[in-house]
Order: sequence, then structure tokens, then C-alpha cells
Amino acid sequence: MGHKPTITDIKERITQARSVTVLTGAGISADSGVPTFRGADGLWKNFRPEELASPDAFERDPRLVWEWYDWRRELLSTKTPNAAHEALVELEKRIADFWLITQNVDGLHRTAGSTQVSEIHGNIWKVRCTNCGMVESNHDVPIDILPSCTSCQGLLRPHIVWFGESLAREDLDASFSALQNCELLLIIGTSGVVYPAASFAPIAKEHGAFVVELNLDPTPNSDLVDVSFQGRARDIVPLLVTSSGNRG
Ligand code: BJW
Ligand code: ZN
Repeated sequence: MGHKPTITDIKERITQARSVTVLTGAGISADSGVPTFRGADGLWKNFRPEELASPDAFERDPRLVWEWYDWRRELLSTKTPNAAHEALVELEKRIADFWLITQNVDGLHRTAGSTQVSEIHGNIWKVRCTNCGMVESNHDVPIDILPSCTSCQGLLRPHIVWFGESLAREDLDASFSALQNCELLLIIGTSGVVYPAASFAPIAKEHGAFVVELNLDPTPNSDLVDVSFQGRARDIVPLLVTSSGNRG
């Protein structure tokens, strides 16, 4: 029935909404110059994911895994949030009931100023002791390889959720609550293949949310969502969510 909703239609819906949840992936940071995971120049290109982003890989060769993370931290240290990150900060201020779920570990949402956010795959600027479990911020570039715990000398690992590891209970609880209670879910720049985040669109849909997807390309979720826009995050997100997006 009717035409495909336009960006202006969705902007209107978002303006009217009391509760909005946003799910982001690597595509939103691509516009800050951060490589994605599965793109042509993605981070996995020269490695299979299970070779680096798994507990087994770290046990087998912690030095190799830390070198990969050190390289990514160095790359990230030069990157800053873009207009899409900034638009979501404005949205958080405007919407009474707002939650941002990000799969990104780069911390750019918090750097931009978002506070109501679950970093469900962790944060590359935090380390965790494999012996005593202590978590702390670490911004060293380069980082000492292999880094060790200041309180027990145990081996530190990135505070990141690897394949086969469970997400933190509190992040899952916050995410499910936000997905089940939102009027509108906005999904930005994720390929939608990694679980549990890949199930978030169907969960919100089942609970009655209007689901909007924004990606450069179609995804496995494109048929399920209410409307799918193709474009770059930094161009489209400001049009969808900011008051200044009205003009022009
Ligand atoms: C743009 C753009 C622009 C580009 N503008 N868009 C079968 C069923 C269910 C589950 C499983 C299963 N088999 C295995 C599993 C479990 C596994 C899983 O899902 N595997 C799949 C690959 C099948 N999941 C897990 O293990 C999770 N844990 C878990 O399930 O625990 C319970 C359990 C335990 C044991 C057994 C079974 C269950 C944990 C997953 C953690 C994933 N972590 C990673 C790596 C972190 C390491 C690190 O960063 O250092 O997180 S994987 C990697 O993918 C990273 C990302 O957060 C995540 C998602 O990627 P994302 O963000 O979607 O990026 P891309 O690159 O894939 O896509 C970018 C998109 O942007 C593209 O679509 C572009 O088009 C678009 N784009 N530029 C707009 N400018
Ligand atoms: Zn320790």
C-alpha cells in the first residue's frame, strides 16, 4: 500500500516518537575512516576471524592477537566521530526514551558524546586481566606486547567479546529491554550476520516496533524491515534525525 516512505516521512516519525532504539555497526565508523570487518578492504581480509578474534587464538598466540589489536588502536587513535555519530548525540537529547546499542569497539559514540549506550562487543581502549579479571582503560599507542596486570602481573587481553564468548549480562538485558519497548528501531551500517545482534531487528519487529535500516547495500534484514535506505551513514543519519536536517 502507498509509496515507500521517504526520508522526510521517517524524520517525521522519529520526531513524533517517545521511544527510539538505534543499533549501529562498522558502517557508521567507516565514514570516519575506520575499516569495516567484511568489506573489500575489511579487517578480516588477510585473516580468518577465528584466527584472531577468538579465545583459542589468544591462547595459542597472544602476541599475534595483540599485534593485530595494537595496529587497530594505532589506526583508531587518528580517527574522530563523524556527522552520523554527532546526529545520534542530538537524538539522545531529544527523545525521552532513547537507547543506543553498538557493536563497534572503537568508542567513537562515547567520544562524540552519547551516554545512553551499550557497547555490546566491548571496547578496544579497555584491557582485562586474564588472571584476576580487573578491567581498566588503556590508551597506550603502541601498547607493551605482552601487557601485564598492574595488580597481579597476569596477562592482559583486550576487553572485547570474541567469537564463542558470551555478551555481558547487563548489556544483553539493556539491549533486549530497549528492543522490546521501542516504537522505532533505526539500524545503521551493520551486515547483520553476527549473533546475537543479527536477531535484534526481528525481536523489535515482533514487539511492534517500526524498523528502519540504513546501509550502503541490502542486508539479510532488508526484507524484514519496514523501510530500507541505501546510502552513507554520514549523509543520511543527519537528514533523518537532526533539526538542522530540515533545511536543504
Ligand atoms: C555502510 C557504510 C557507510 C559500510 N554507511 N553503511 C549460528 C547461529 C547463531 C550464532 C552463531 C552461529 N554460529 C556461530 C554463532 C555465534 C557467533 C556468530 O554470530 N557467528 C556468525 C558469524 C555466524 N556469535 C558469537 O560468538 C557471539 N557470542 C555468542 O553468540 O555467545 C553465545 C554463544 C557462545 C558460544 C556458542 C554459541 C553461542 C559473540 C560475537 C562477537 C563478535 N565480535 C566481533 C569481533 C570483535 C573483535 C574486534 O572487533 O576486535 O565484533 S565479530 C565482528 O563483527 C565485530 C563486529 O562488531 C561484528 C559485526 O560486524 P558489523 O558491524 O556488522 O560490520 P561488517 O563489516 O560486517 O558490516 C559493515 C556494514 O556496513 C556492511 O553491511 C556495509 O555495507 C555497511 N557500510 N560503509 C552505511 N558509509
Ligand atoms: Zn590481574
